[in-house]
Amino acid sequence: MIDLYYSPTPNGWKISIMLEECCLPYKVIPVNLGAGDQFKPEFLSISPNNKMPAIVDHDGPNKDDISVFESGAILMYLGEKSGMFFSQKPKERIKILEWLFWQIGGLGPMAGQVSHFVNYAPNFPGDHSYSETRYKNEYDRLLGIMNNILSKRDYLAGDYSIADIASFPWVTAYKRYGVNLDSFTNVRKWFDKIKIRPAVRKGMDLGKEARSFGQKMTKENLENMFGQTAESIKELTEKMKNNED
Ligand SMILES: N[C@@H](CCC(=O)N[C@@H](CS)C(=O)NCC(=O)O)C(=O)O
Repeated sequence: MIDLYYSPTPNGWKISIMLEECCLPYKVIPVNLGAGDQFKPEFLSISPNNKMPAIVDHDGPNKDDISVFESGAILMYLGEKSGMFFSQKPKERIKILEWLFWQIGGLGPMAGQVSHFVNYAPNFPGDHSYSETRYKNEYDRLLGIMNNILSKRDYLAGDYSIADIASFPWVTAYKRYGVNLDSFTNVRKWFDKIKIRPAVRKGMDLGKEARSFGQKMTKENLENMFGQTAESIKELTEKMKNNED
């Protein structure tokens, strides 16, 4: 059994989709980010970067427990474990890794910043238009890159793989981010094919009642998530530790 530390966001969906695709049994452990669950000692021992998703596989190598944080590493781990969506053939594998890392280093962080400026920055005073445009342009550029590669093949690395599973969640919010997906014809085709996969629907629906898009957040929630510095996370970690004692 796999414990999935999860909150219903694009980074969380990557893993709920993958677990559903591979039919691996899992138990969800909700991580309430606004409330600061990511600073609880038990969570930090699994995910020292205070971010979800993370997993603990109680049936890991040699039947031992193993924990994994960072969505890309988790997808690789689950791909290895299941033998699915992560080819063993060196040439195919490197293509999958190229596009997986492209998502982890590019599409995810840039779309994440677009999400920040669309969903959360309006809670903070000031003019955020330069930053919002900067990240929206970069998101647009990355969708253009995807569109080019998808003119040559059906999926990012050839066959449907962990690279597509990582990227799909960050395309789903295109409307909220002001993108006309129909102007990226090949991405639109790719998106429409993936969104009807039963495992993708199940993975994306997991915990959907807890989604808030920045609404319903208190000042403390916002501070916990977006006021983080090296010093503040020390304090939050201490506070969570004391709450548990
Ligand atoms: N690079 C990480 C990013 C994960 C991430 O940004 N998670 C966010 C939610 S989408 C989070 O847990 N934020 C909590 C925090 O920053 O305190 C991954 O791919 O796993």
